Amino acid sequence: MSPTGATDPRWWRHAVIYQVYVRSFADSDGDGIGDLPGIRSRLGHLARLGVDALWITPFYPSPMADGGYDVADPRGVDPVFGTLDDARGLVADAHSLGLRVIVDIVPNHTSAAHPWFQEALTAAPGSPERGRYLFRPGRGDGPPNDWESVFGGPAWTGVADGEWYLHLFDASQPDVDWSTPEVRTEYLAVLRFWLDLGVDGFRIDVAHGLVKADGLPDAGDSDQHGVAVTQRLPYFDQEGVHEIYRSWRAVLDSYSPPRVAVAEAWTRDPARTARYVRPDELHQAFNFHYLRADWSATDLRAVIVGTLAATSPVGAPATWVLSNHDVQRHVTRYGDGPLGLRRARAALLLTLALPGSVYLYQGEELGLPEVLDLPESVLQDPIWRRSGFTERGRDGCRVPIPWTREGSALGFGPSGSRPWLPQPDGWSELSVEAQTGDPRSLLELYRTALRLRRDVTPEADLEWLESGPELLVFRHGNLGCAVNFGPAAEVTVSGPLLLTSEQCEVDGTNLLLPQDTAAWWSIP
Ligand code: TEU
Repeated sequence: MSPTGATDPRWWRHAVIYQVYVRSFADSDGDGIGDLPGIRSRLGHLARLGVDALWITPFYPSPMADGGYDVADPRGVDPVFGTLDDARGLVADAHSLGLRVIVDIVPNHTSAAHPWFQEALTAAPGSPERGRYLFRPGRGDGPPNDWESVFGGPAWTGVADGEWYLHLFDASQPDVDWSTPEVRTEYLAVLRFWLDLGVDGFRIDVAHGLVKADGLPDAGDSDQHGVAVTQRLPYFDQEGVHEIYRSWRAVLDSYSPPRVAVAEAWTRDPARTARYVRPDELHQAFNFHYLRADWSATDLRAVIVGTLAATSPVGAPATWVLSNHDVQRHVTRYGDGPLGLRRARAALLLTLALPGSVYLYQGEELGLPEVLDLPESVLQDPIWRRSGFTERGRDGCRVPIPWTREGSALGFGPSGSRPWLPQPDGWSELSVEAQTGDPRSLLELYRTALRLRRDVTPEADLEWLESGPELLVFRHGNLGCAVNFGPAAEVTVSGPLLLTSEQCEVDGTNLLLPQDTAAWWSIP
């Protein structure tokens, strides 16, 4: 059950939400690819872990050019993942365990295999069929402007009659034109389709991308994605997106209990992100500023302060995230090996102590590292091909989960099956089975911390108690938290110690906190 009970309409304000990357979570039929029945079979893990909800990445019919983020039919289930009945059964099973279900919606683009795009390809320039996408005449022999694809190369591809179409991602993911009324109506209907099926909310893919600047002006930079998070680009974070989310909010609010949405919006600072969660817009936005911060007390403190300052005036809860299916896993970002793991343990206690809502990415509870040495022959991320085979892309954080010590797929799939990406040697000791019951394991730390977090006063403000260049000490309601980034330091704890990420010495109210260690205590 959620910390405040399954009927609390404000559950999302302090929920812990677990991201399931469907292809890599659990494979029920042995084809090497995770699926919806696989997720159903492993819901017990999520209930035992103690999360409130799961967000499932796209499982819709798709040619899988971008792992399902190329949607050919937003109202169906790809046969590789199961059926609509499996989706209904999954929602029902999750609900019976007290878990809510959030699904992905991909409104910035469709797959090239979507019937709309197929119609557009054979239709004439200027036709209504072309008007659902961004087709334009070229400039000279080249594309209409200088925009670059996030995955590398130009954001435009030419078609036989000389027009070009925009795709901010892969050429098989044409961008939809949100100034066309039919597009707006269609996506509102897609929202209703899944809400009527019983989902509790949506994660909105590329929420900052839907509206492009009038006239599609040049970006004027030749490394647009090196600068995308610091500078405004004419295709990201445009004012017009907010009106779309106001109309979506009205639909979400029309359900009882109201449903929720979280924006995947990459913006240049927390204040820009906060604009997506104004009272009549979305409920949450991922805090990528937190994810991007280095393992440093000053950097993390600055992001925490900046996030809370930006979200509280709009009345939205902050969110905190360390990993997802697009970024290098944080054990590896924080130094890899034993150092990365030690920091990930401390980072967990820091993250779960902050006010607001937390997103976890499958496998982080096992301490999975990024797999940096996948053979080139297995790489599937379109970034690999579009970068001219210079950037390996995101497959290293998408390697299937090890559930058991034994078996050809370590329990990810049935015995004898081979996962779509190979699991490295040594992952059997990271499996759920191997870590369960071991009090020193990261998995047990997650379980304990998530259980203790249920007793933390929700909606309390964060109050800094001590801080230094290498130390964060704060109070959140009845929880005290200290994280030490530097050499062993003494911290005063004003109540009984609840949990530490490593063994610590305590003498009365004096806690000696080693480097890269975090502690929780309860404040009466
Ligand atoms: O990602 C949007 C996005 O811009 C980045 O996360 C991007 O994928 C990354 O920086 C590339 O290095 C979303 C999805 O999360 C991602 O998996 C999809 O590939 C992308 O949209 C297109 O749908």
